[in-house]
Amino acid sequence: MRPTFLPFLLSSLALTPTHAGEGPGRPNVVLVIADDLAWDDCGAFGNSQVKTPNIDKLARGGMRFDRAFVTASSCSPSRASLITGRYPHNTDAEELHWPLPPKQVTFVEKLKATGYWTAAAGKWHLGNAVKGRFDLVREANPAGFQLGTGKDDKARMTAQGSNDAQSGCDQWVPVLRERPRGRPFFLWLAALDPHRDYEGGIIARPHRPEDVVVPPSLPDVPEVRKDLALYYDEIGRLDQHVGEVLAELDRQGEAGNTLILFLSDNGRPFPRCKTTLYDSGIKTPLIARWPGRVEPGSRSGSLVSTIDIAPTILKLAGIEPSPTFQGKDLSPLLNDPKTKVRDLIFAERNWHDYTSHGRAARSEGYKYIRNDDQDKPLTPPADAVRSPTYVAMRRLRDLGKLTPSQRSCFVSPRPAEELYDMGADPDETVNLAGDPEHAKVLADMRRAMAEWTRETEDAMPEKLSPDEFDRETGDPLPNRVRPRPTKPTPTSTGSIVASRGEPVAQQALACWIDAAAVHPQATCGRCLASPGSACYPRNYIVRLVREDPGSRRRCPRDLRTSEARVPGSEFARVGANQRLRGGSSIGRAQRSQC
Ligand SMILES: [Ca+2]
Repeated sequence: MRPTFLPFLLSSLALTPTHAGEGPGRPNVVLVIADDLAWDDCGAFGNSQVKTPNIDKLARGGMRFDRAFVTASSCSPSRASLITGRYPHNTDAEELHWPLPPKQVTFVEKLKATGYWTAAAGKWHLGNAVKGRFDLVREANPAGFQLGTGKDDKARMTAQGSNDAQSGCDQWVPVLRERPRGRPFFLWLAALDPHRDYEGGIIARPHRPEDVVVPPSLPDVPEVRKDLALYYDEIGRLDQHVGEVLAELDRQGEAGNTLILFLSDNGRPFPRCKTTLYDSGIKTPLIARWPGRVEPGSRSGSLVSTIDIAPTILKLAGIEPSPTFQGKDLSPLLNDPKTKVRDLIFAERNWHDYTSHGRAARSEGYKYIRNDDQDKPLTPPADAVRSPTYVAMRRLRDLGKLTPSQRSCFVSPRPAEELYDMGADPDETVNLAGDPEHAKVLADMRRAMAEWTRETEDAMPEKLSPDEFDRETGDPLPNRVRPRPTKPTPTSTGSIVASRGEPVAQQALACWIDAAAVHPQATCGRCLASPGSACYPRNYIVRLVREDPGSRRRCPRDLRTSEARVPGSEFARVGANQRLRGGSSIGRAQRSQC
């Protein structure tokens, strides 16, 4: 076994001594968040064509994580999850632009309460309710990522101001210089790069279209190459600002006592990447540098999630994690990159410009995806729909010149389930969900997904949020209003999901019932069909919608038991070994008073 670096680390990660005069002996933490940077579009992660000397230097000086994942390939939901240490659907900000509600606990206020100076600079995108958790928030102009509402809103897509201001990074170093001395600090440095829109001439030595690496999910045509080259240029601009932060930490003599974490909020803003549950959407280029604490040039293949960042930072700062956190402490990994902290990561796909709902579980070897919106194509974000790449792909689609992977953003219906062998098929092109040889893997993943669904009380929304843009042109639809309202208050008190063929008790799920008998408004969780329709109850996910809007409270009973309340003060119970069977009655429900 490879010797670990600095064996004393584990016992000394928290409350380590630091140089004199700089606070109570806790590390500074600088979290750098790229916007829409694919995990493999920087030199440190294998793309030698993108000029990222500073990100590469950061990786050489620390640990590179080869299996790090965001919880949603979508800007604000990913950030809301990161700052709360919770899965998107547990933040009440799981859809794009839904602001983070004030009830949510963030790791930042925990740092602040114990003496850290905390500041955010650049892209914010979390709403107003949690800004006060930082001592200082210096927000970049959001015009660069908020599409307007009118049909002629394209001009508003590009951030205003100088080249540096358009990067979202121009206040990073000024904020670092303004920090009060003598206190540990935490900085949330969020770029607008390399988010769309793109324009030429933003860096001194632009990338050439002939040099870019075209992912297999995109056609190798001049329009796509030019689009990718401009995306690379924004990565290059981001890299320059990362270099300036590294230099400023050196100038201030703080580099040695500062943990720098670098990551992206989601994948590249191209079809079959951002907003998808493929690795091209959810994998992130996580780097951790902490001189003297993390072995330079080390690599970890352990699965990690960005919801693990919150508990990890607090652990390193000697602070008890919040009970609201759902992630795991990664600090042992910083000592030994082979440490295994989790068997699976989970990710979500919720509304992002278009109707969307899906979930994924990924082990080291396999990816399982459940699609709840099969009737919709996997349309990329609206700004990507407007891109030269998508326009070229529409043309090639009409000519029949796209590969199946490239066509996937146009095709519906899509499969209910997907399963990929990530070792043999890292681009996720061969769906093994129907392959008998992988039946056990599929069953294991379904079971893990059901368990996670139960533990995190995940459920289908009563109604999926509608498209706000045309799927062909990216033009706004009349129902689009800004600012986006907060998450609507549910008119029911919850919902219940169960998987076909699984013993209810084994899943420890709430009851399932003869829904048609007990509650005529029960709907299928996949297609929202009503009982008696062609769909019901053959689908493997079924949802019980409660319809007591006057009583927006939870049933006092634990939903994890075999009981759940339904309208009319009734609840139903299912026997421990009853199974949900396709095409038949769900089971005999016993009615009682709740
Ligand atoms: Ca983003």
